[in-house]
Amino acid sequence: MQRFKKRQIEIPAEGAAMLADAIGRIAQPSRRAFVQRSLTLGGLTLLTGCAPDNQESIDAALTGISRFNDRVQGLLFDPTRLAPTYPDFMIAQPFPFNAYYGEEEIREVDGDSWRLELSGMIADRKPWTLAQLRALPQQSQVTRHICVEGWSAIGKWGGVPFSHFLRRVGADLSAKYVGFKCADDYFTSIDMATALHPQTLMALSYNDQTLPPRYGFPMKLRMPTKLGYKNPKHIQAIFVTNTYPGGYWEDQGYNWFGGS
Ligand SMILES: Nc1nc2c(c(=O)[nH]1)N[C@H]1C(S)=C(S)[C@@H](COP(=O)(O)O)O[C@H]1N2
Ligand SMILES: [Mo]
Repeated sequence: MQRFKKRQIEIPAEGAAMLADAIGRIAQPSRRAFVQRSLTLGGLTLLTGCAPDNQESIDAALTGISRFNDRVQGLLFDPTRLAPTYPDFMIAQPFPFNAYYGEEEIREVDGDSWRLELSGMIADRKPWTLAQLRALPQQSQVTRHICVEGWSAIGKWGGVPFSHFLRRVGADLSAKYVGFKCADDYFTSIDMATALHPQTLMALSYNDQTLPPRYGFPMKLRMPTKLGYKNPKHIQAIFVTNTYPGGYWEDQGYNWFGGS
């Protein structure tokens, strides 16, 4: 990874405090590691062309670095490298629930009337029923889910390899992004390379049972190569695009690539 040349700059005490605070508020571990390894106020100055001296300009500079970090992670991502898998006995009991709301607000989606909507750079945009998705080839995996809130757990998800589905509907595989809208107000988006990764699943089951509401019924995207917040539950719509779609947490400062 490229290192920024250090320039000797006197950091005013309150500037250093603001910088420390801004770095402290960065939630994503790889972003944090990246920042700690390569960021100095001098580095920020070189990147942005002026010395950031207030909270806003420090935040703007950090966002710029996060985007740069997205590109680095995208370049480093090996589409054939598999995330570790685990034996069944290591599956967490019970597997944790998490969302931007509490368990009492878990969304109850009606599987019979549910349709998966498709839009954007996809040849065949007809909606899919749950039964149609269940009729596609299925795969299962025992992998570790890592949440930036400080927990990780091993779980077993089964479903349709996303690369199979994307090819089946004639998605433009040269597009940059795949975006997801959920039955709650959640949304996120991923890079095409991760969408096509062999362990990226449209998960329809958890622990060999129909995916329960708490884990995202009727369908979630499960990616062991990405952090928890990149794994959308209760997916309602999928779109393929070259326009950066952002995400619920990403728009609040979480690193977009979110690799784990
Ligand atoms: N629709 C939706 N998907 C979501 C979230 C959410 O709030 N809504 N939270 C994300 C976060 S931060 C985590 S850690 C995982 C939690 O998944 P789990 O409940 O299966 O553990 O879901 C992710 N996907
Ligand atoms: Mo999370």
